[in-house]
Amino acid sequence: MSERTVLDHEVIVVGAGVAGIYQIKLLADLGVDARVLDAAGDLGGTWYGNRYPGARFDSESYTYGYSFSRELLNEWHWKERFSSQPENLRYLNYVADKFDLRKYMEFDCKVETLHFDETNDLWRLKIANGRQLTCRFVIMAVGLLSIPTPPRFQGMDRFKGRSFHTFYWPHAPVEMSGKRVAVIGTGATGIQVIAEIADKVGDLTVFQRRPNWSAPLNNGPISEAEMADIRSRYDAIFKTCGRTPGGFEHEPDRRGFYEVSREERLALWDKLYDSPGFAIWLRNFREIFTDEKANAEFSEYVAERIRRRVKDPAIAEKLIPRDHGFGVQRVPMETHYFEAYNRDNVHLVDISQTPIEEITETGLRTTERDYQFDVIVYATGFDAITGAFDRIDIQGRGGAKLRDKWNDGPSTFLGMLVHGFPNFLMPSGPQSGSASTNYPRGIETGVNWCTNLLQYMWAHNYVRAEPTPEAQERWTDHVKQMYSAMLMRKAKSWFTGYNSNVPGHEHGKIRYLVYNGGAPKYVNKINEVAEENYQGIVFTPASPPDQHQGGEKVSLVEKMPS
Ligand code: NA7
Repeated sequence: MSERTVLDHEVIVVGAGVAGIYQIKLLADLGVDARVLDAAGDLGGTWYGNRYPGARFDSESYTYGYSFSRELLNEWHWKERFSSQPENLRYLNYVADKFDLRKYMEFDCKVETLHFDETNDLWRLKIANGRQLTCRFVIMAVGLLSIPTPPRFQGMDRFKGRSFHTFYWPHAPVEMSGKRVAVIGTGATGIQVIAEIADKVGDLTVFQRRPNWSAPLNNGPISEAEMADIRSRYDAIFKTCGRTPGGFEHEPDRRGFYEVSREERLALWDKLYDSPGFAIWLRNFREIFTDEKANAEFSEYVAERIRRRVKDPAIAEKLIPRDHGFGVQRVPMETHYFEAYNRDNVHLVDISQTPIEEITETGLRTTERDYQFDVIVYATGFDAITGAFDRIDIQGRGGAKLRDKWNDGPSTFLGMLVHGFPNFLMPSGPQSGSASTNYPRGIETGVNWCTNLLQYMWAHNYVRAEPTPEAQERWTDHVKQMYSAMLMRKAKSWFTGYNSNVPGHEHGKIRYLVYNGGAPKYVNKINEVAEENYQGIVFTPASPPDQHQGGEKVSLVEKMPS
């Protein structure tokens, strides 16, 4: 029996998070036959998972929201400058309901295989429940940090208490009062959880392998009057986000680090330490990112602030990173994190000195001693950026597997297309602008660009788009070059593809995952490609019906938007 060549849908979007929701909105507006599939039980992506206490934006809420609808901007009231997970999930649901997008979405649909059918220019999908689907275009809106990576300790399934990775924090409230709780991991997630639960649990033990540089979030409520003011300034706010490297309102200090006096530097830093959000990272001198000496001076400033906040000098020293400078890894933002260690019920264990040997029935054992716990929280991070691609059996032309191609790190064209994988679009893929930008600002850029590409193809009756190997190589070289000036290339973090819990990624061999040229440069580059009729992409026109082999080939035309 020959394989079905009927197209179930023109476009299938994988993922119903921030990117997938916006993508389906645009496709629905165009009248395209499209579907969104998500492995989770409902929409929201990152904000559907990550229900751990303390989960919230580090982006100013009003710069994180979608910018595409004036009505939406006028209706939604962000209650906090850095909004928390429940509110963020409410927002995404509100958007989906307002624009009637749920009807295009299917949940509990884990895509297991994605194979390109070269004869028919279509993708064949298999879902975990055995269902099969076909579509012309696949849009991967799979998220940057959507594959949690628990550690690989012996005995993890033996533990008789409750244990979970933060991404899988249970939906029903977890009773914490009076409980003995362990948190393993002190990245952005661990730092949020620890600060939030320190005064709510009986006893909290933090297992830290490496400390992270962290600084106050300086969150606060947004009143009706402030929200009205924000609404009146939305155009200006998004304009600023569009011209800053990170897609935030934060603009770097344009003065040269060495051109101003030490007193002036300190004055700026004192101000930034008390400013909201990533100001301390992104309003700083640009040399912080590129110059070892400048970075070391600023790192020492932050170390001093930590020493002032932690009463026990020995604990303070343990909380100060030694292996990397401030801002070369993703900076976790905190609220009373350091003060948590001043509490009698909070203990810090340095597992670089006394590593965890195994999880036991009643807790865990380090090389030093046994610990008893009721709850163990794994705040151990994600298989970042390429992880969600690696978990799907993606085969392009000639049966080539994407995960093999990307084994030593991804190679893409503009972070949105891959040679050998036609009609496979990644609005927020590796090497795109999204990962290094205020995420929704980056994804709106990527989704708009991918949608324009599709419209161009529909207008020209093209059925296949694939970047040339030369264009892809040029882009990947450009991405690599962007890393060369950055101190971050030396740090073991998810920006460089390090993850001790993922085989092959534990040695810190650099993977060029993010675009470090800044949002404006990225937007210029991708717009240039579009303006030059998508130079670097080879298009294949639909063949006339009488040239079809097998007689069953599908004409797309009736499925095109009018
Ligand atoms: P991160 O930033 O990757 O942090 C993970 C943390 O877990 C980090 O402190 C790791 O220590 C620690 N870790 C990971 N594996 C282990 C094992 N096996 N044993 C002990 N400690 C471990 O992930 P987050 O979830 O905090 O943040 C991810 C992003 O989410 C964040 O950047 C925001 O954008 C939102 P290490 O540093 O590797 O020694």
